[in-house]
Amino acid sequence: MLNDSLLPKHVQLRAALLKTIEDELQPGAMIPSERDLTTRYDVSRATVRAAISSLVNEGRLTTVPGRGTVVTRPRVESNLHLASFTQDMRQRGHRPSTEVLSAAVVEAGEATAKALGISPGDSVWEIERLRLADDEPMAHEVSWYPEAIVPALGDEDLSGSIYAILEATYGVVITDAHQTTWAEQAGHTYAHLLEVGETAPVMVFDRVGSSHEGPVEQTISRYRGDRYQLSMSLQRGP
Ligand code: 16G
Repeated sequence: MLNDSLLPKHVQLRAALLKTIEDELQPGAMIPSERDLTTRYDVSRATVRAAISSLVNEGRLTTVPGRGTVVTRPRVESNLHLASFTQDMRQRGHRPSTEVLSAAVVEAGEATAKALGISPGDSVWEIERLRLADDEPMAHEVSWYPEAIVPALGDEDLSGSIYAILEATYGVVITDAHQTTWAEQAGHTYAHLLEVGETAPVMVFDRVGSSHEGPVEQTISRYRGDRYQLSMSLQRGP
């Protein structure tokens, strides 16, 4: 029941719902129906709708057509957007495949060592792959992984998901990443690999992916600008 008579009913109900969301409901869980809420709090449907729509506007609830109103997944789960190429392509409805161009243990250069928190000259697996979607080149990637973390990475079948190998063979889960993006022209080498013109735009991503224990990978990916797009949800900054 709502009892703070100074506040409008829908504001009180909003607070009560928020408490339920925070204390009892998991992200993705459905909130009680409008009818349940009118009975439970002895308020009108209009009050229930006003309270729900204010929580929807604040991003705490999401209306899922045909299902109802569910608790929004918190934004920290932008983890959801930290995907492997394999997952990303599948989610977009494409069939991923990979050509492994090279895999060798090399000495980490300055930049890679810094990114991975190791010393220049330490051994890293350097893996170069062409990633395809529906059999057409989508991205070129070169990745470095400390040999100390993934000693026999090169013995694995690298034509699938390396993230899956990290998890299954090494128990390493990439939980977060820092990524820098810029645009470039393909240039001679990547034009050839990506099957585009030399002046075609490519989107470059320099990702350092970390597990709970620290950095695990640096990957520089070059995605075809004509085939790849990224969308992101942004919140107004301070
Ligand atoms: C994505 C990542 C790349 C990662 C790869 C793993 C971007 C910009 N880059 O391409 O950093 O190494 O996925 O994919 O998203 P995999 O698990 O399919 O091998």
